[in-house]
Amino acid sequence: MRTAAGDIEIVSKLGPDERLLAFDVLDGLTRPFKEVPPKHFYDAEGSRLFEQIIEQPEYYPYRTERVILEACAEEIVARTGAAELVELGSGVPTKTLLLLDAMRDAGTLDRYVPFDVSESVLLGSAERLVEQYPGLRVYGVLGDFERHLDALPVAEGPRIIAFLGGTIGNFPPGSRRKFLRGLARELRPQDRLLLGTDLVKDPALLEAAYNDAAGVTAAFNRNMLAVINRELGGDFDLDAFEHVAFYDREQEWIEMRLRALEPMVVNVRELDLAVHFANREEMRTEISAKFTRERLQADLAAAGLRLHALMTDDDSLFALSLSGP
Ligand code: AVJ
Repeated sequence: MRTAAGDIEIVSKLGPDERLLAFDVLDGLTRPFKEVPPKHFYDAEGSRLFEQIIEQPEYYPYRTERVILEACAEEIVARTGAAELVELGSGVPTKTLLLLDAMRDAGTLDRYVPFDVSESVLLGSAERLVEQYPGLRVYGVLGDFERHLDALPVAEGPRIIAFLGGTIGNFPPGSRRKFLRGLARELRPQDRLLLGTDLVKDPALLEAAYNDAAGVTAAFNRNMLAVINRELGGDFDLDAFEHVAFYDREQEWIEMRLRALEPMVVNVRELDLAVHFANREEMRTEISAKFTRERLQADLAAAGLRLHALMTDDDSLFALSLSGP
């Protein structure tokens, strides 16, 4: 698909019926340890709940990354001379504006390339941004950045590929390196990867961030079951599962699970599947890896990337890194 309105172009890599959720649910719920990947959290309700998570006092990553960007956007743009900003999992542009402002002020801003699975999010932000930044061209890619990096347009000026929020932490270590290698292939010598990573810290702070007192993260977690019910004809009882989030000190990641409160059989009509849960059986819904400088550098190096700058907040809660080939 291609739409053109002013300086907006959207290309789609998503087929009319991707069946990705169906595959992931069938595969994940028939494993010896049940698991559904975190990308399926984000339907309209899940995205709304995530917007609420980032406002919880315990959830420090989002606002901390913002503080770092506020302090460093100008330097990032000065170091790169970036004319293009590619943003993976762009969502509703908020932090993006800090980078676009700095590019405009430096006189280099030319093109914004948001990459997202939601067409309405892409169109909405494109329309808003071409108005807010006169002369800006927007080239949106509707797709899954794990599979569709080949849809990125050919770079024209120096480019920043931004992957913010710490979402890289959702990949297990092997897939993470594979994904970074794929990103590295998209970078020419003058291009840079701007990567947000949450840092290893006091486990109590980490666990609080994923167990907010208001219960928003718990609702976000359970919403995965509502997605399966709606999209695949499942009959999950959301109240029969409790939210579990803990820090795995060995792996240095947060793990989120849903725990069955009683033995039960759940049917998923469209998959012709009956799933048995034992009492207190858990199903994994997310890992969110936390980084040390050493781990970050090793992962980047394994992808052929060199760390150029590491920017953190005063309490070293979160890091933004700039790296290149
Ligand atoms: C959007 C993947 C960065 O891992 O902290 C927030 C998602 N999950 N609370 C994270 C999330 C539970 C978030 N990321």
